[in-house]
Amino acid sequence: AHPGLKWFQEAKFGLFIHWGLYSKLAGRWNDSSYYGSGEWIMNRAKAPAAEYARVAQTFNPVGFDAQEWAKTAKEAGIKYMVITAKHHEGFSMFDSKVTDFDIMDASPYKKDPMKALSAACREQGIHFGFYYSQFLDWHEPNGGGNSWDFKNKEKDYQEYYRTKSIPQLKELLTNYGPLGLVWFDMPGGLTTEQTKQMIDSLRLLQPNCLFSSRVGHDLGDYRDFGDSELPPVPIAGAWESIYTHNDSWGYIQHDLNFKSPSEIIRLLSNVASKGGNLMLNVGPDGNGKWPVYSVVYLKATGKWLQVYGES
Ligand code: JFZ
Repeated sequence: AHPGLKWFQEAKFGLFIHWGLYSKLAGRWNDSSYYGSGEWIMNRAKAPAAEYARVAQTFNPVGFDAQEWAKTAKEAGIKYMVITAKHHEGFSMFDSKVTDFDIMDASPYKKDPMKALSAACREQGIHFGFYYSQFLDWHEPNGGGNSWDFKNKEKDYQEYYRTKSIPQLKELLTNYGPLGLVWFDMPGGLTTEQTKQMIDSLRLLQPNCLFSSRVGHDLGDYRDFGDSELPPVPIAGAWESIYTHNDSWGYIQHDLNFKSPSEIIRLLSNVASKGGNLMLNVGPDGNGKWPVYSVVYLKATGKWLQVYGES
């Protein structure tokens, strides 16, 4: 068995964080407003890549406090945290030498928030991991998904994996200490053999790091259920259900439909009773602050867990 599965199967409660340029857009592009999947706004608005990229110029999350995030998660009873290093929009929320479309080079922030967050989580005893969109990248001509700027039939997906995806995954597995897991998303553009090769080269860097099922071709280390999907009966083996706190993964200013502490606790108990982990998502805003409801409701969940939880 994979050495990482032990902590994972004991964890029960994880925190997913979607944070990127879309967090600053907050569900609005030009004169239109969107509800649900705020992190898909570039696609839904068919925003030209060059225009969308300019959002980075004013992305300056000075309210971000890694210690505060990790402490709030700890207080909530969270055992692992997974944050978007790069979502489909293509913007790297970490210091990457592979591209200039990253928080160090393209935004005024000039710091690597993932350095601080990985350290703060480790300090709190929280396993830390990265979400990484390995195929969809709407910023890159050869990345998957953007057909409104770049024609699909002219794309060289191999080139994209070779020059961005794989080198960035190597950066993430090299520069942030031991990772609990990498949460891949939406596979595409690779054969089984090519996926195996990619995984093998990444495993060499961190043999203890788990890879999620969406790496593709059934090569992941544990099973992920679809968004907001919960199995009706107990399931053997390592698995996770993912839910978001309101109705979107990425921050949307006009979405206040947050699950109450009792709803979160019921969900958590339901998933745990069937042998899985609940990974609940929070969407911080463009300033780096969590929605107040997320802070308050997660802390209340933690209070309940302290009294009625197992550990
Ligand atoms: C993906 C992303 O596109 C989305 O923005 C978010 O990050 C989410 C956590 O993951 O969306 C998916 C991917 C797979 C399924 C559903 C939504 N699925 O398998 O059911």
